Amino acid sequence: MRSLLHPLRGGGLAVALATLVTTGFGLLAAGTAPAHAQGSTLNQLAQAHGRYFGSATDNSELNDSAYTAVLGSEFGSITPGNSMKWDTTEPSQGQFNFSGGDAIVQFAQAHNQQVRGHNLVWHSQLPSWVSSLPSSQVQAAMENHITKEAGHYKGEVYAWDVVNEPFNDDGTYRTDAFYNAMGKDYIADALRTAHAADPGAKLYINDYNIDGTGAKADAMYQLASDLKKQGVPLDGIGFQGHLAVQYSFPSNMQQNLQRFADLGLDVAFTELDVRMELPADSAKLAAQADYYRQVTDACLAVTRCVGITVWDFDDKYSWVPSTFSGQGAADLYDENLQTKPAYTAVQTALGGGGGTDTTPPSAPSGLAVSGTTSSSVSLKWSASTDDVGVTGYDVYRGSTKVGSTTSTSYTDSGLSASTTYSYTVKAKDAAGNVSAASGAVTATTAASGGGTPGTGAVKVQYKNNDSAPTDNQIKPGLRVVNTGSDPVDLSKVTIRYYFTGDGGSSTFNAWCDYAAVGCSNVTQKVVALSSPKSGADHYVEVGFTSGAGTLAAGANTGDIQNRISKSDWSNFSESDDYSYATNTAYADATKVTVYVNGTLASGIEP
Ligand code: G2I
Repeated sequence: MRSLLHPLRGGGLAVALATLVTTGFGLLAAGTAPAHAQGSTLNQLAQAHGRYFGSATDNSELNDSAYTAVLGSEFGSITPGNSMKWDTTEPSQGQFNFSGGDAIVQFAQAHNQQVRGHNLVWHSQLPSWVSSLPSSQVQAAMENHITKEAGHYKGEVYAWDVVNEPFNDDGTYRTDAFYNAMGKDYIADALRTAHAADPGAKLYINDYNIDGTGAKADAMYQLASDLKKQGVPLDGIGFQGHLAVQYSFPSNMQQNLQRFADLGLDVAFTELDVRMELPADSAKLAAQADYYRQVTDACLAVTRCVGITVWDFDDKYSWVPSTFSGQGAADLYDENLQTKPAYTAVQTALGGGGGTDTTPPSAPSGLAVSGTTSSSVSLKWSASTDDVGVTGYDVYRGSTKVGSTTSTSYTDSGLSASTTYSYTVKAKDAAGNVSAASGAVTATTAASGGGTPGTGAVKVQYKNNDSAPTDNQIKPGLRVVNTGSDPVDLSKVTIRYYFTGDGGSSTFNAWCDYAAVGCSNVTQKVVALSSPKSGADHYVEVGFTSGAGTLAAGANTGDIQNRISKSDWSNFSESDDYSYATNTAYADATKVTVYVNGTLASGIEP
């Protein structure tokens, strides 16, 4: 864990570049130059300019092998989206937990990537114990937090976002616990403390809406210039770069970066994404591609712009939809991990792409069904060949692309029981050439153990808020969506999430951690099934009081975070529970059922 290479730090840069150039010529000599240019990853292309190209990631995403295949190969730097934040690393005073961050560092080391540490001091995702401290104790708590966390990761992170988002949008200081206790001097103190803990890490202040000139960027400039004058160990400014096509592109981006660079600072885009109002269409995707290109061009035009990190590279795991309702599609890759026009725009801006490989891979052969359940079909096939190299496969159900993989097998899930589906698979290469379709196979899903799906005007969506399938709590996130054209009285709606008690006490507690409609308007009770089914001997029934009001057509209730435990706090083994799934973003869930007036509206009972 302590041997991370820092490919872009100090003398390492020259070595990294030399290696890249040599490799490039080696391939040129072999006569495959255009293909290699196209096959270069964004990080390789960025490295040829002395920059890195990185992405945020999150621990739960590391279980998705199609995702990690891209994360581990395309990017030279990763930033944990959540697991190095204060609420995770020191949830109660003096109790440190670095396991999530360690897993990210481990992934980076295994893939020869650097890590941007994010973050040490921030008003958000700050455990309440910090904001509840008497002011006189905040400085010591902050210094201890920084010392322990930066100390733990000493030598393993390339850079730290030491202070995150210190400013309001009008350029005034955010009055958080740190500012209230210490005034703006908390920033210098935090930087000095971090430097003492890890003298090798580049120390950043990071913020959003400072990408172009304006009051907030001016405030950051003033701060940076004061800190440099005072000799405070500040190495760089992070420009988050959370952009949106419905707003104009930040003004004077390149000049803005340059004025910070001229203070003797590194600059970097640390959280780039470009969201749009959904649905995406080709015009918005083209506008988005142009925003990404402009950011890339601005960074390349400023010598001290050391790299670009995107705030996750794919729409599958984007933070945007849950924060900006009705917006999304913000990333370089779509939800099926296919590159979008924005990817090509960045690739081109970095000098890649544009070669002449027009030969598609051979069609996959031997497509066969390797297994079925009542809700999934597993497929396998033989690898295709290509003059340059196959980069992956797209799987089609009928004419719909249902997923992509870099391996030669795929499981299509979320299917209906007792239903026949037809599949084909196509191979692709780095230049975007796609093969002819494989021969088709059909598969029929197994009969379900239980009832028939409901067809009412509400449905339920589910996400798993608990990354540990074996612990003493079950934490389903649930929300109800009105799919009909009339308002629905929520007091008539109930949801059932099915699970097994797995021994121990047979009495349960269930409660609401958070509900957008207010926990006081949500009820929970655990009910035993009179005849237990596979994966289900109980369900938690979530209902609403009249205070929850009505749900308008098309609306959803927002997040409802539920929690279930046994009264003896013994462990559950959730993986085989009927309703259990591993998705951490809301998705339709046929194995959670929803009722209106007690009549099944949607979902399949076990
Ligand atoms: O909001 C976007 C970014 C703005 N700049 C600072 C970044 O640290 C911030 O990242 C986001 C993460 O990408 C989200 O994943 O920060 C959010 C919180 O401020 C993160 O969202 C949180 C959700 O709010 C929680 O409900 C959830 O439990 O993610 C948590 C872990 O998935």
